[in-house]
Amino acid sequence: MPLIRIPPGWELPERLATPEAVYLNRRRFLKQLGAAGLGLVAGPALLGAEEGAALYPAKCNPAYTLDRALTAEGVAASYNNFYEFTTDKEAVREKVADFKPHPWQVEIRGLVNNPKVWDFDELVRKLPLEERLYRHRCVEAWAMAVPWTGFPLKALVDLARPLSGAKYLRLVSFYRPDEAPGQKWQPWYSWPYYEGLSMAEATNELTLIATGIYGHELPKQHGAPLRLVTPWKYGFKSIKSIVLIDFVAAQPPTFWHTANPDEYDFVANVNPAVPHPRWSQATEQLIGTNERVPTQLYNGYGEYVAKLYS
Ligand SMILES: Nc1nc2c(c(=O)[nH]1)N[C@H]1C(S)=C(S)[C@@H](COP(=O)(O)O)O[C@H]1N2
Ligand SMILES: [Mo]
Repeated sequence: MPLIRIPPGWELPERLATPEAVYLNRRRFLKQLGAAGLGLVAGPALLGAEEGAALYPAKCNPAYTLDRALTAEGVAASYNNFYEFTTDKEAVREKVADFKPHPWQVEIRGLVNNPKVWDFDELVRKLPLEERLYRHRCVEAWAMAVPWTGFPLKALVDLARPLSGAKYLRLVSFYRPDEAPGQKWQPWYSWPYYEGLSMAEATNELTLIATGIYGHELPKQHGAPLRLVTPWKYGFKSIKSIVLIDFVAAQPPTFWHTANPDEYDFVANVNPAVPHPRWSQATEQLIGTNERVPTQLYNGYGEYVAKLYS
């Protein structure tokens, strides 16, 4: 069962190749405009302009910067994996039209002292938002580099106050076949999408819950209003549009492992030495360019996470 239909060749249509300078200039422009202008320039806001302006852009954390150019915003927003809508990466941004990520609730439950159904708008104001530049590596052997805005998942774990028996987090996405056509025409998948992390992975400093990208809130195709980001793992771990985080004792099943156990495992760490049955993982295509570069163990984040797997 293919996770991905590989397009013939890696060339992107010319219209996707927005030069990096556009993003940088736009960001500077937004800063100069200040809060009042943000709602106007940042496009259709899910929050009201006033609320959105208070949260984005968040301060960039200089500890997480990159050795490679950022992917242009227009490229990242036009080449997405979000099987709830379509398997056609370039069409996701259109197929999300009926999806309503606002208002949104996310439930924290299981082995915790503080179970709670959070209103997303309340949660996002309670936790410390910051911007981080991260590499993003899909198991299909393509990569991007994007500026996420979000909070460390550890901050949310601390709010939940896990009991000592909580060893894993089970994260679940939404089930809304009327808004997400892919959930209707792909009944062979076990919707909703679900993923999992060990407690050590969930509380690692790299692990983010992203609520924004490129200095504004997440557009729907990137997993609005909140999604996981684990940059040392293949992209399928980074579950979008989360509605439930369940603290559990045992390793939970995951969507892609359930669909195809020979191709997708739980840990899913980026590793150039371990080929996927359909994709060598030795190199990766930088989306929006004609460059192919060597893949790094843990996607280059070994100094943060290698200790978790020794
Ligand atoms: N709910 C959900 N989350 C998901 C997916 C999905 O199909 N559904 N695809 C995953 C895959 S394979 C990748 S590579 C990333 C893509 O994130 P992006 O489109 O924001 O770049 O989302 C991940 N999260
Ligand atoms: Mo992916």
